[in-house]
Amino acid sequence: TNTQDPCLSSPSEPARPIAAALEEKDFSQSWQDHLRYSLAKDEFSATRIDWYVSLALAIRDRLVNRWIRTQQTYYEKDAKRIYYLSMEFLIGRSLGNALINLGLSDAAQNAYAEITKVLKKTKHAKALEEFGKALEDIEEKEPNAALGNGGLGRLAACFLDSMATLELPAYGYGIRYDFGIFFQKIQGGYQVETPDNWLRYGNPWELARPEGIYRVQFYGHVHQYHDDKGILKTDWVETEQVMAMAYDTPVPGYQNNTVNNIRLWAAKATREFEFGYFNDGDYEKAVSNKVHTEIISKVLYPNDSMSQGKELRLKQEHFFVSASLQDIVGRYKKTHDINFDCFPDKVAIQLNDTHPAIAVAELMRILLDHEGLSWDKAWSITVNTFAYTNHTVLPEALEKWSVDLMGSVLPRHLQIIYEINHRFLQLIRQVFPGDEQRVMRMSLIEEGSPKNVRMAFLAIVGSHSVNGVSELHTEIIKSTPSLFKDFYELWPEKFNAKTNGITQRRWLLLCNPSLSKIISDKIGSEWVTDLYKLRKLAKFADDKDFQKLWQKAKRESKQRLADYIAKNNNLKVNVNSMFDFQVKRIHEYKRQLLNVLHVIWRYNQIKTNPSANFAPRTVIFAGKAAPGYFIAKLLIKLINNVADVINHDEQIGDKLKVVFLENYSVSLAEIIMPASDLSEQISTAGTEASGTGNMKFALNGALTIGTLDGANIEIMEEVSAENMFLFGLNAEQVLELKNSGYSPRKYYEEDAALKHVIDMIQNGYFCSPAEPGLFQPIINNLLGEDKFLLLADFRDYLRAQLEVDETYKNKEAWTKKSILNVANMGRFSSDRTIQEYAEEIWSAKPVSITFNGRSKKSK
Ligand code: GPQ
Repeated sequence: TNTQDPCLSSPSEPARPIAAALEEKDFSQSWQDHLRYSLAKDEFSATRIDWYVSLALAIRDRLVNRWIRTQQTYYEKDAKRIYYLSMEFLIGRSLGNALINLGLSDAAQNAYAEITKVLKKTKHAKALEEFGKALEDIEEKEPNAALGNGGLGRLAACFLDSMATLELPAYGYGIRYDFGIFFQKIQGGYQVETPDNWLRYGNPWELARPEGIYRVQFYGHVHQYHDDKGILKTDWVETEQVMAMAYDTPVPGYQNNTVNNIRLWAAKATREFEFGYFNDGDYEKAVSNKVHTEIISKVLYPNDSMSQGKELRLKQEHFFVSASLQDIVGRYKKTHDINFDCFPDKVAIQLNDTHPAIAVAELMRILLDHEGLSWDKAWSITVNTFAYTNHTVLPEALEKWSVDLMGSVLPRHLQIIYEINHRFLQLIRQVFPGDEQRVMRMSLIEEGSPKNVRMAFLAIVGSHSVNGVSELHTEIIKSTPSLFKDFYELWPEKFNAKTNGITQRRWLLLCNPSLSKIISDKIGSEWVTDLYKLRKLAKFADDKDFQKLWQKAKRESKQRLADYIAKNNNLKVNVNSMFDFQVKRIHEYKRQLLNVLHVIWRYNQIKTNPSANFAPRTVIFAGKAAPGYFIAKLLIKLINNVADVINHDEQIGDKLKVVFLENYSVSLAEIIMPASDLSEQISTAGTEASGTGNMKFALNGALTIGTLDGANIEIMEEVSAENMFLFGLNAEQVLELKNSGYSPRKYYEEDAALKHVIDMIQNGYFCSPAEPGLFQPIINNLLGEDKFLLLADFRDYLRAQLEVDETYKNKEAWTKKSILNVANMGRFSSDRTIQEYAEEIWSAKPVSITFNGRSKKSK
């Protein structure tokens, strides 16, 4: 029998020579050389940004040979590649992460000390000042790569880290936005958005690939004809064209020689277009056309979990999908030429939500119109290649494009979608004869005016796997009629749960060095690549000496944040108070307002009973609201006004402080997580698909107050309910209450303390006299529909908050729970998540990279 894998091609060329490693060699010299030769600066004219850029370039040099070697190896081994298609990558800073992964942290510290010495000798005060007092001063000059809104984008970044660390042949594909998520300022209590010009000083991590350029088409029309052999041909003609230019950024694995690639596309005008107008002598039109086309990659849409249906957004989606698929197909053909039989054995494409779902139609178009495959063959390749992740149950997030818009922007794709739908509905009629209601419900085309293309349905039909991001979320999408129940009944085997995770390299090792150190001193450092190893901490949960060290580490981090708050909010907070955080996008379903109601209640309690034995608290909020999300922005104003009243009330003192930290970002999260005592995860049960901030907090020793929602449930399974503060209705009870007719007024009228809190907001207690009715829209929501059941959960939330106080007052009990939380966080490493994707969805295997004769860095 022939056991040979027909898809295993032998290398067409001999293995390529490997360059020598630079690693620690001459690190300090290399840094100084880059300052001089890459930036043309001497130490007297160098700004701190110059020192940052030159340091980044020195580090990048040390990634380059591994990066090249990694790509060579994947090619030589003809490895199955994983492609993660995402509109968002919320990477944050790269420098510290690269140092850790390369094992160069000490080398960088030494170089910093050495250069400080050199500068001191010059006796040039300005030069010394620009260099700063510590390496961190330079690291802080790195702008955040903030090409994402929140959880979905950050998940993509954690996944890239885990894929590289697990030695998987993976690529991230996305858009190189000129402007990432807006910068949030708080002015007069209001959110004000300013542009995030993150590329202003250049980006030392990326490499432009002007040769890696593809043509992407829009508009035009479809021309079908029979060629001389009588074969039906389809051309998409008279299109507008935009070039996609590649920018590559290295993604290093943790001390393992793997350096994967993230490829982001920038829009460039085609030369033909410009020449065309130039030839007509219309110089102005040539220039304005260039501006017009390059707008596609200009800015990230700042809506989280909300589709606006804008034409430019559809163009962004198609733009990066088309360029990525051309690149992917081209890479496949380098090894397999025009034989596409092995495509799904060599290519796995994960769709990060429906934002790249047009890829289903685009791959079909390439296989049919360019590669000449039959429909059936093209379709089987497509379905076996794609997998789709759903990230929300919110109806407003489910993308729909009007048939008119899609027919105009992507006429050939609309045609293909109609054909997919035609064949799909035939299948439905076969499996469920006579059930025309079902046919209507499941159609990729929603009837109505306007008619819409349902992108989630396209993604499901075009994929072999559909996954939710936690156990609960997956159950909900499978069982909810307005979501994917019908599809689950048709294809139960397609559906699977992949609970989210976070990378412990960034969210513990890098951001919390003091806690990392006491953990590694106690149980060794294997947890860095195997988070389950943290279990070994459990037996020290009661150990008094260990508890002391644990408390000390927490205190240091809280002091750091207190300094940050003093500087940025001009407010002194007590580091002995409990630091209570709710940091995430501002969204009604996440219920920051419930938190505010509790804060006002607590304020009232302290006022009426100053000797009440509450544990002192600092309640901290951070997060951005979408610029067009009126109620979310008003909520930010309410938080700031409440903070203003409470923080200036002398009767309150240290017992309660409220802080809104502006411009929540990855780098701010890296300061927040280590400083946390309490983590607020209080969404209405059944609305938060997973959450990942919940994991970051618990991994840094915070205790969670939360609902039975998303991954909170799985955190509870691991750390056990007694080490958390759970409250509120569960998802089932939420459904029941809604179905039985929910009346928020009843709670308001029957609960005097709640009524008082709401009345204070309504009566202008937190407003300037000039605008007493400012928060009326919030009150109207609460007493009207209260869609997210804040009032139903209020009392139980207070009950849980009082338990928090009682526990916090017992330092040993609190610290024990904190240690046990960390000890049981193993499941929430994105390494575990990615392992599951690799085995159960992608069938992808790790490929070790040999570099300098070693396959893993020996320490
Ligand atoms: N999520 Cl659909 C986003 O951050 N943005 C989005 O547009 C959508 C989902 C989040 C979701 O709300 C969280 O519960 C998840 O933990 C996160 O995606 C990652 O799956």
